[in-house]
Amino acid sequence: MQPNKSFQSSLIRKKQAIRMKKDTIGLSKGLSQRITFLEGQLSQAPLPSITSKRRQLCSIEEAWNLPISLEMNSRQQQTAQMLPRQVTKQSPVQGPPPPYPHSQLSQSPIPAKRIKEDGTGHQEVTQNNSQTSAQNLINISESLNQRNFNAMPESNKNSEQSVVDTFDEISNDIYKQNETIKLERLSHDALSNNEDSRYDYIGADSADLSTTFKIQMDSKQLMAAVKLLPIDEPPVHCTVLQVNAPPPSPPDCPPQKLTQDQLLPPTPSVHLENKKNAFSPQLQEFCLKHPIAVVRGLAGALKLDLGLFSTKTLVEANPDHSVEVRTQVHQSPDENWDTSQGKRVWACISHRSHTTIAKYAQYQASSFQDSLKDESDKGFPGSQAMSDSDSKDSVSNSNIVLKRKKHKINSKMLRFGTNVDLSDEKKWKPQLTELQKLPAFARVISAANMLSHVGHVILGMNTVQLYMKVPGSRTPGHQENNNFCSININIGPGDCEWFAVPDAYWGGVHNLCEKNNISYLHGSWWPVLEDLYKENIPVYRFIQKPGDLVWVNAGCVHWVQSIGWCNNIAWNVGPLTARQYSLAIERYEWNKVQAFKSIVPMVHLSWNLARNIKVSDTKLFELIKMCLLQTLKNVLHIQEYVKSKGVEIRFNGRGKNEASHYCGQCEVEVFNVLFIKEQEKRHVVHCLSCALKLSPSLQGIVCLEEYRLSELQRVYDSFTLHRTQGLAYTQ
Ligand SMILES: O=C(O)CCC(=O)C(=O)O
Ligand SMILES: [Fe+2]
Ligand SMILES: [Zn+2]
Repeated sequence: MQPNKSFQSSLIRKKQAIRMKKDTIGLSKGLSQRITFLEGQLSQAPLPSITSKRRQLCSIEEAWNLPISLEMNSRQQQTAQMLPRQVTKQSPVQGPPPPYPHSQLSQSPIPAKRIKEDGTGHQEVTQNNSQTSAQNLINISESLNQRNFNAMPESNKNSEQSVVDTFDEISNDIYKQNETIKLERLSHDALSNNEDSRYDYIGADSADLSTTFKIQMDSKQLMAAVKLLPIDEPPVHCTVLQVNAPPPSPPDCPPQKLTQDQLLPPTPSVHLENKKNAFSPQLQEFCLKHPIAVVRGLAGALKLDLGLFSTKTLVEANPDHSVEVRTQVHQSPDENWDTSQGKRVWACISHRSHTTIAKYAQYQASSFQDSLKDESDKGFPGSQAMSDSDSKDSVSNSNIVLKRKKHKINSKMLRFGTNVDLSDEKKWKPQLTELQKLPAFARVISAANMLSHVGHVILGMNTVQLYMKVPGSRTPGHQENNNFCSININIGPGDCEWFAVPDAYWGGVHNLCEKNNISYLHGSWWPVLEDLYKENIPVYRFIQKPGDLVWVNAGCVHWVQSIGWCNNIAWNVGPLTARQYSLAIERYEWNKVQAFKSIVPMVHLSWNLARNIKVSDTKLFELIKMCLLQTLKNVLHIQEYVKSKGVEIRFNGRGKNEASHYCGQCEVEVFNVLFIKEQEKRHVVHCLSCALKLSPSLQGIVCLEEYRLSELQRVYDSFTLHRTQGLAYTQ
C-alpha cells in the first residue's frame, strides 16, 4: 500500500480499484489453471488453435458512424435497433488548437504518468465488452454501402484522395531510401537458410542494425533482421515509438508570449438546438479541434432523460451500491489555501472513505437543507449520514491533520462522492440505454472509439462513472489515463466550474507541480492560477450547466469543482485519429519511464486495431504499424534469447476476452511472451526483465506464448494503408 496515496491517484485508479481486486498476481484464475495443467501434461496436450480467416474490414471513416457489433457488447444491440445510422465522416482537422501554438504530432514528446497502484493486485477485469471478432467486423462491413460515400461532400472525397497521393509519394521515397540501407545483408533470402548468420553480426554496431528496422519490412524480413541481433544481452527495453526514439520527457511550453487576453481564452462552446445539430459532423469536428469544448443544451437537444441519473432515481435503483467519498476542506471558488500557513498552495488534501448511494444521498440532501437553513458554519453538514469511513487516507494522517485544522480554524468540510461504478448492465440498464442516444463520437461504446477495441472493460474508461457532489467538491488537476479524451455530462441541478490548460502546456504544469514538491502524476494538486499566468500558461475557465456536455480533448489538463449540488457522469473515448493515438503512445512510454502503470494496454490495443480496422490516414497508419513492428521485433528477440537459454516456450493461447497482462513486479504491459513464476501459490506474470531479476538463468520460470507467431505475422503483414477511393470494400 502506498501510505500517501493521493486523490488523483485514486481518481484515475478509480477505475482500477474495483477491477483490480485480485491481488498482485496479474493472472486470471483460468490462466492459472491452464498453467498448472500445462506443467503436468504439456507434452501430450493438444494445443488450442487460433486460426482465423481473413476478414473484411471497414475503414475508420465508415466505422465512425457504426455501432459496434453485437459480439463487442450486448448493449450495442439495443443501439443498433434504436438508432438510425448517421452518415458522417471523421474530421480530418486535427491541427493546432487556436490560438495557441501546439506541438506537432511528431514532435510533441510526452505524456505524463499514471498512478502507482496500491500495491494490490493486478488486473482482474470483468470482461463485459467482448473482444472484436471476425464476425463482428463482417457485420460492420455488411452494413456499409456505397451510399455512405455518395452522401459525402465532394471536398471530403478530395481530401481523402490527397491523403492517398501523399502516401504514395512518401512510401516511394522510403523504398528508394531503403535501397541504400544495409538491407542486402538482411534480406530474408540471404539469411533464412543460414541459422548461423546471426553470429556474423553480433559485434556490429547496434545502432546501425536498428536502422534496418522499418515499417516497410514484411514479417519475414523482420524475422531475418532479428536473427542478426545479439542475444548475449536480454532484450529488455522495448519502445513502441520510433526506432531509436529517446524516452519522452515533459515538453517546454510553447514559446509564444501570450497577452493578458490570451491567458484567459474564451472557452470553445456550441449551443445545440436540436437532434440534427447533435449528429452533425461539424460538432465532432469542432470538438476534435479544440483542447476542450462545452456542448451546451445537449441533453435537451437529444431529449436525454437526465432524471435517470438523479440522486432519487439512483437510490431507488441501487441504494447499496458503493460510493468512494473524498472529504475535503471547503475552499473559496478558485483558491486553494493552506490555512495553517495562511497562504495559497497547490496541494489538495483529501481523506478517502466509502459509503453507499443511499447514505451519500442522505448527506447530499441534508447538506442542501442545511444550506437553506443557513447553518453553514456547523462543520460537517449531514455527517451523521456518512459513517463508514475507512482509513485509506490520501495523505498520511490526513484525517488527523484535517480534524486538527478544522478545530483550529473552523474550516468547513465537505464530502464528495466519486468514482461510482455504473458498468454493470444489469444494475444500470435504463441509464446505460439512455446514453445510446448520444452521437457516435461521444458514446461509451462505438466502433470508432479505440477504447471499444481493447476487448475488455477498463472501469471508468470504457464504462460510465458517476460523481455525486455538494458545493465545493473538487476533482484535482489531471490528464486522463494515457491521454484519452473524456466526456462529462452535468446532471444537475447545480452547476460545475471547469478549469483547463491545453495539452501543449502540460510540461509547464508538470514543472510547477514539481516546484511545489508535488508529484504531477501521483500527487493531488489544485493549481494557483497566478502561478500559471506567470509561466505564460493559458487557462480556460467556464461553467457547465445541467445538460451541458464537456468534451476534454486528448492530453488537456483539467480540474473541476461543483458550485451547487449536482451529479455528473463521465467516461473516456479514443477517436481513431493520429493525434489521439500518438498522445496515448507517448504517455505510454512516459509512464514506463516513470514506472507508472498504463491503464490502457496500448500494445494489446494496437494489435486489436490492426485486426479490426482499416486505416486510411497515413500518419495513424504509420504510428500503429511502428508499434506492431517494434513489438513483433521485441517478441521475436525475446524468444531468440529465451531459446538460447535453453528454456522452452509453451503455447498457451488466450481466453476469449482475456484481459491484457501486466508485470506483477513493475506493472509494465506484458505482450505475448509471459514469464510465469509461482509466488505464494499464485502464478504471477512477469516481464522478461523482472523474471531475470528473480532468476538470472530463468530456471523455475514458465515461459508462455499467447499468440502463434504465424498469427502475429499474418496480422502484421495484412495491416496496410487502406486506400479509400470510392470506399470500395469487398463483401
Ligand atoms: O465531474 C468531475 O468532477 C470529474 C471531471 C473529470 O475529470 C472528467 O470528467 O474527466
Ligand atoms: Fe478528467
Ligand atoms: Zn516487470
